[in-house]
Amino acid sequence: MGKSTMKTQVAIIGGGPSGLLLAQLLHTKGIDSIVLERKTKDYVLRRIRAGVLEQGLVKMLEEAGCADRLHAEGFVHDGTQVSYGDEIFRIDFKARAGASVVVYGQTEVTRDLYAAREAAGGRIVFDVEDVVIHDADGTVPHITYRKGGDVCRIDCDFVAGCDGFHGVSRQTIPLAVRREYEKIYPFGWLGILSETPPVHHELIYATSKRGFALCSMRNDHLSRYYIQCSLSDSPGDWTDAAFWEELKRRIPVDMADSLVTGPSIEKSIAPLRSFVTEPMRWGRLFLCGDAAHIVPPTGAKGLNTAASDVYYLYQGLTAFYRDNTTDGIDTYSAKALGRVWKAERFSWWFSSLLHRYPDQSEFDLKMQIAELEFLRTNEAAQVAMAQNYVGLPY
Ligand code: FAS
Ligand code: PHB
Repeated sequence: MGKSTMKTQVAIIGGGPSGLLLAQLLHTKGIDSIVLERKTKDYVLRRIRAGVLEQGLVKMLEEAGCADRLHAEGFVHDGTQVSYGDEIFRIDFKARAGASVVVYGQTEVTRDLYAAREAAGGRIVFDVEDVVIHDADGTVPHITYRKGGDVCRIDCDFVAGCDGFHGVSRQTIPLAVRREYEKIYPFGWLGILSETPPVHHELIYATSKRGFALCSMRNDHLSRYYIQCSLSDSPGDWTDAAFWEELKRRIPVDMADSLVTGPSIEKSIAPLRSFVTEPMRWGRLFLCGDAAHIVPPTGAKGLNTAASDVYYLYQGLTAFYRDNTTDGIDTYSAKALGRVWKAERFSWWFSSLLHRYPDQSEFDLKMQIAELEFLRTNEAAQVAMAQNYVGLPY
């Protein structure tokens, strides 16, 4: 059994968008990092996840030097559609919030980040096992992990836990230090990808007596659709025909009539949960992204809130190495959590508005319709929704 030791300034656990974006931004400031990823690159790139980017994330990808394809292939959306039954209305992001979003899949963001790291000679170790963070609460942390038959060690100044909800980083913070907040939703999202033209050039967030549906896309000939489904469902329970039939029953009839269906090239179910762990820092360990918080995907805030975490940590670490100040890293957790909780609120509000809950009373249904009517007719309500959707300031 061999042993190897590497040294870096920032050890990053997790080669998803959080870890890769942080590594690339640190690189632009001459700060060295090593990324440890449990899976292979192909496995990471096979995940189908977020589809909507806030301007803040676009700006960071520009600063990281990997936004060219995003600007060439991404779709700028100035608004979204919201429908209930056959009623449909538009939230005008430009008019209500003076901003837009970009539709460009998380898979492509991750692909661009991998390309940028490789071009910069960034160190990424794939297929790692048994990652353990040592002495995070001291001043000289280190990481051990297994790769093949070898036990390896990384000596570092800081550890960024970007290893998602099921990672090791959050668990490294002692339970006595951690406070966790969670809400499990009594339904999931069944999502499919189909090589068909999108039913509308903007997203449609739809609700109906039968439940929620979302019509999204990746480009002009690749559509992404979701329907709310039971937690006891599995993808195999749904034929493509059954999916399309149910989706048609949840969107306005003229949209259902013009919907182009086709075979699913990906089909999966995501459970919905709201989750936050506090604090997001313990000594020299900083949590970023899904390692620290989860939102139901309704508000498209998962990836975009990981981005603001990365921004605050990048600023803090840069100030530490450039100006020898700890103010940025000392305020990281409070700053990141300030924006995290606003994203949690918006995602919870938008999910509560659009989904059918098993135990809903007639009054609850009336409240949902009244809230939708208020959103459809009230400018202030639309401003609030638009400002949250395009992304609150960092
Ligand atoms: P990620 O989970 O993306 O990346 C963490 C990485 O760490 C993974 O590659 C993992 O393999 C690795 N890792 C884990 N443990 C490790 C260990 N011990 N050692 C080394 N590496 C380890 N957000 C939206 O905005 N819209 C959506 O539609 C949407 N859909 C989603 C569907 C699913 C099924 C899931 C799980 C999430 C979805 N999200 C969505 C949220 C998602 O986009 C996340 O917010 C985003 O992936 C966060 O990125 P990371 O923080 O990098 O975490
Ligand atoms: C997607 O395109 O996958 C998508 C878009 C918006 C959401 C969730 C998912 O709110």
